[in-house]
Amino acid sequence: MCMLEGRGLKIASHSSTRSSPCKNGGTCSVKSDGSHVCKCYVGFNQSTECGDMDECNMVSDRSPCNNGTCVNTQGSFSCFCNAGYQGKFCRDDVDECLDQSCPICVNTPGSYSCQCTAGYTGPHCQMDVDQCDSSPCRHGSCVNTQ
Ligand SMILES: [Ca+2]
Ligand SMILES: [Ca+2]
Repeated sequence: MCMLEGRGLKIASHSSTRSSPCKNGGTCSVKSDGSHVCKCYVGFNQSTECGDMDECNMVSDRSPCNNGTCVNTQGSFSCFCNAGYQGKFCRDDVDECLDQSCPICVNTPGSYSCQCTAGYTGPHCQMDVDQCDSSPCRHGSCVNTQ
């Protein structure tokens, strides 16, 4: 509760609903010069008397969600990570090789790549290469094998 007098601002001293100028549960205290200051909970902004802080736009060219989309909420914010990233701030690479059935898996930042052994192809090397496609048997019939 903040009791302010002078400067044309008299808060709630004779009102039935005594209210603080500080929003969202912030506490108000009067400074020696008669002005007041709000002490806010984390996520709220002192300069707007404890209004919500827009964490997504605090630094214009850099989102707090490094590889994701930032959504501002009252008193906080949420990160929705792009595919391949995880963590509260979408900073951590997902190691896709931990659960890929791929012969030679190479984890990369935000992705991974699968390197196939000879004779196999496809995103997870599950497809047999048809060696007969190039007609290698000039005077005979070609039979593709696994
Ligand atoms: Ca916020
Ligand atoms: Ca990765």
